[in-house]
Amino acid sequence: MNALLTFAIPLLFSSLAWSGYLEHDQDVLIPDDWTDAGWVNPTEELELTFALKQQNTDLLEEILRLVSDPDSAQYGKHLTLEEVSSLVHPTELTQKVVHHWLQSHGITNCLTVRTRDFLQCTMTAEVAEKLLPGSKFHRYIRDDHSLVRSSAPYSVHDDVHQHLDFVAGLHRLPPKGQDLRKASSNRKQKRSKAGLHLGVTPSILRARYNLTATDVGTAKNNSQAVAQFLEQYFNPADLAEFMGMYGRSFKHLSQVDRVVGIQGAGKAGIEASLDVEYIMSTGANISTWVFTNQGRHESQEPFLQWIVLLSNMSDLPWVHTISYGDDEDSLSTAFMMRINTEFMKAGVRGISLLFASGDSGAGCKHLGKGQNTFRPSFPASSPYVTTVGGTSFKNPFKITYEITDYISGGGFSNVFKMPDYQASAVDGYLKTVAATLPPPSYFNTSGRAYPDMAALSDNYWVVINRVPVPWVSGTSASTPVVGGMLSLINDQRMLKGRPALGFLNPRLYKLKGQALFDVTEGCHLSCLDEQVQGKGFCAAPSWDPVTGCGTPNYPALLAALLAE
Ligand SMILES: *[C@@H]1O[C@H](CO)[C@@H](O)[C@H](O)[C@H]1NC(C)=O
Ligand SMILES: *[C@@H]1O[C@H](CO)[C@@H](O)[C@H](O)[C@H]1NC(C)=O
Ligand SMILES: *[C@@H]1O[C@H](CO)[C@@H](O)[C@H](O)[C@H]1NC(C)=O
Ligand SMILES: *[C@@H]1O[C@H](CO)[C@@H](O)[C@H](O)[C@H]1NC(C)=O
Ligand SMILES: CC(=O)N[C@H]1CO[C@H](CO)[C@@H](O)[C@@H]1O
Repeated sequence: MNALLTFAIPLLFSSLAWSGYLEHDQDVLIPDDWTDAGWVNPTEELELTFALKQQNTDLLEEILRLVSDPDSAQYGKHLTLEEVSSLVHPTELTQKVVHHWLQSHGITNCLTVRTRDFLQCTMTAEVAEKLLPGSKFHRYIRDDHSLVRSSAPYSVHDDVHQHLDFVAGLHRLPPKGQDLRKASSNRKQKRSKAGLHLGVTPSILRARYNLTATDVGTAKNNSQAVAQFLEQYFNPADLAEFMGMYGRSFKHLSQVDRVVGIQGAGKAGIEASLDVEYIMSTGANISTWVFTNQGRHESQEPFLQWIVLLSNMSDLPWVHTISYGDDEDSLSTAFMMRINTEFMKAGVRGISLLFASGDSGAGCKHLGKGQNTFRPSFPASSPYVTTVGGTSFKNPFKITYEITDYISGGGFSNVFKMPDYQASAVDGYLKTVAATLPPPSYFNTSGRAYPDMAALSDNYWVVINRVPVPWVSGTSASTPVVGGMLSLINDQRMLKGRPALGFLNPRLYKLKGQALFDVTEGCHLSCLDEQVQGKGFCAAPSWDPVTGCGTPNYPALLAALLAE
């Protein structure tokens, strides 16, 4: 036995061994809007991220279930980052094998995280191509944005295969940001009459969701964050001007407390301004952080950079809102599964992650001649985040009840199975609307269904580059609006010495729609084909895959979520 062990190490990386793909179902095609500028210089420096296999992920899932279920004795007993680390960190063997593999290629320049399950290493393109057989690093250009990715799938040595979930920095390009203004320009209507408002502003939102002037944050160590990854920057002067114009009726902050990442010097982006301006309008007077495009290397995946950072910071805001998503079918299952575990790691720490449900309704994937199916998006489809859809006012210029915003993303995952917490709500929907559902070949009723909640997503005012801009729309507006309200609820919980809400869904679905405004009108968009004719799912009484459980009635939601 001993003799075998002594031989094991020298044999490990012999060039005769096979290598295999970690992400065999990853889409490696580069979208047409990126121009291939050719092979990068072999000496070009890349930074790749290695996701090491973790331990005890089943136990992690069980702990998350217990600390998030208000009926469990463990409710709210969140873990520290150190405790998460002791639970999930890779085995000594995994760490050794991966380090040895990297070292045998001369890669010694790696950073790790507190949970030891990610390594970020710099190396030249030449070394990376040897390390990861099959990879070919090219430079790609879109507008004034340049990045480095592999034009072909990568493999890893057989001996490390079982110790890694994926390697990042080779595929996955940033999805194109939605044009948040074009979405609404076709619904402009005559406006400006007495008694009518001219679009959504903080005071309109606060009136609709029943926030009074005293519903602002007061707890000392409460905080909230927005994370954005599309080469977008917010401008502090825009935020200050926005608050000066629209924040007169409630106590608020006009500055972000911390920017994590690199704030570009370029022009502000609508997306970035929108997120910050609105989380600070509902989550008023609460310390706000911005996570922005981290990393200097063109091989980095900005969304993943944020994920890695969560495992390296022990002190994080309690609520994060993220307007990022990609088609499930463009990502490898291994990647999505691992990111899902990362969401669990955040959830057990008491951190609430809110993702926008997307702006393409049910989405559409063409399978071939007139054959289509809906197209779920990730992370919206993760069972371990709270996904936020969008609504409009019934009368666009009055504070009336809400109806579906036709862009609101929603549907059923093809990757994640339906979590228990939502099974009865979704079952109720499928039964109620059985006669009018889209054809069964378009969606997968055994999958995680989303969104979980919604809020107004149409016709917002945003200040960008010092100018107030109307007609901004999208679920990237509704998500920070809900996030700010959850922060206010956390604030009240903290004042009573209670733990943060953490992963909300198990508790949210137990409310059975109580404390939420039910949205029952309207359908969202989908495939423009003969079978469905552009229509996806429709709102219905109680939960539906367009607006989730409904939109928040703040005082009622606070009352329902304050106990325990
Ligand atoms: C994680 O934080 C430590 C310091 O706390 C730092 O040394 C390390 O480089 C960080 N890791 C990454 C991946 O940035
Ligand atoms: C909240 O708003 C709704 C609709 O605008 C209203 O009917 C209700 O009375 C308000 N107050 C509370 C405490 O729910
Ligand atoms: C704003 O928050 C701070 C704590 O961060 C608190 O001391 C102050 O009282 C709050 N302002 C109002 C009007 O509640
Ligand atoms: C439907 O979803 C389940 C998981 O929820 C998955 O196992 C199955 O492969 C999916 N079916 C299709 C056709 O994608
Ligand atoms: C997340 C957050 O805002 N944490 C803060 C809590 O308070 C300590 C001490 O004042 C700060 O250092 C943290 O940043």
